[in-house]
Amino acid sequence: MQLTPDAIAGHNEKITALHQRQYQFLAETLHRKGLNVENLLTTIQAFQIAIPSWALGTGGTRFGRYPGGGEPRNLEEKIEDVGLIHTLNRSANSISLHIPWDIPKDPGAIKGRLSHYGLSIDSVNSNTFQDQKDQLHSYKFGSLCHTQAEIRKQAIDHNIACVAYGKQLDAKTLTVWLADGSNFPGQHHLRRAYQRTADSLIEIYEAMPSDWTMLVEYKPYEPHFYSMIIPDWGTSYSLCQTLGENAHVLVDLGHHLPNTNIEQIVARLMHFGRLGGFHFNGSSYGDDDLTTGATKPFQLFLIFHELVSGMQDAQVKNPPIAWMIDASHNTKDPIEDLLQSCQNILTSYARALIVDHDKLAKAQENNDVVVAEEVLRDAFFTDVRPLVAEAIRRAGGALDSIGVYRWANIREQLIRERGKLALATGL
Ligand SMILES: [Mn+2]
Repeated sequence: MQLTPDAIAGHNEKITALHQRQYQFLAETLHRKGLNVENLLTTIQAFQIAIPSWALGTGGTRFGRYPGGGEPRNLEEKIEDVGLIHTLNRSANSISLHIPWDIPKDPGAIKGRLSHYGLSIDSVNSNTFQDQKDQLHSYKFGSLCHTQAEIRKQAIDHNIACVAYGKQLDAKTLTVWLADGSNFPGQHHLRRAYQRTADSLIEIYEAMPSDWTMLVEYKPYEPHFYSMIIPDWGTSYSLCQTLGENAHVLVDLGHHLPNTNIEQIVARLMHFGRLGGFHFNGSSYGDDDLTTGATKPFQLFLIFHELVSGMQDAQVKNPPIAWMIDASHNTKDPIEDLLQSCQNILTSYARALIVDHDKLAKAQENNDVVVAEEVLRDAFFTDVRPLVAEAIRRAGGALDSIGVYRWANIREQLIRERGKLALATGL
């Protein structure tokens, strides 16, 4: 399934007149505020979000799953779907793999397909949160933290194998999220379980090539509800400090307790130069739940404000951040949902780019609470969607990506090609 540039240009044509009026008005407004609109467009175009292979099918919940039809049945078709998203919005130029769900059978052919769509592999994600059919030891009581050395070894070897698969596809990042934890008081010796985890991670880190990065993700609860081995950014940070300069913390929006001040975590980690990865999702109830920005757009903006402020500050020595959507959908068409998420991410980013930093800094120094807050609100309430649309249009993408997707009947075509009951692998 491919969408031609002509089809996109044809659809853009239908709505260009209205778009141009809205864009001109916004561009003038921003120019009057002293912003360089051409620079803003280029900065927005450079922002690229990785799509994880597991977000292309309906994920479902523990109660059931309602496949929408035409889901990608293998890695090749997952690449095709990400290629389609990138063709539409020019903002999703990479894909994250999950091992063992996405083991490349023919790396050469996979690389050919990736380059056909202008994509690359962003990271490989290890999986010790479920037992595989051919696996010798169970992870029921943990993987890298397990009390038994042979089980820890199996999990360490799996992570090292993930790096080997990634190398075949020119990836340079291993993402580790651990489902290890305990469900009852007394089950874990909390200090020793942490130390075993740190020792296991050291073995994996030492086995990685020197130009690879390890991202260490945290999560306060689920699948365990008494303790998680890496429940918070502080634990991730301490592990990264132990591992070395190529280990960085990964913030997943959904991995926080209600009312956590995520923007402050972002600021803290950037201040320490340790924010390496970012997973976007709705963060309403826990993991992977809603479309990014669906319910709390102001929070997403505040997070982006800290990200942009850190990225633009020459004094902040933080590595480039790997951006990824980490979501799993039950009710929406996964491709439409991903297009919406990308749209909301770019819109929040663009709002953060137009914050008047000088005025904000002055208000902060003078303890002028009201003006400081108003500077942020002014950026947040500016409708920057025409700016994002113009950036995408100039990069060859669609002014209205979901509109084109529906107009071209893409889901129907995918169902015809792959079948109504096609299921994305691994879910
Ligand atoms: Mn995640």
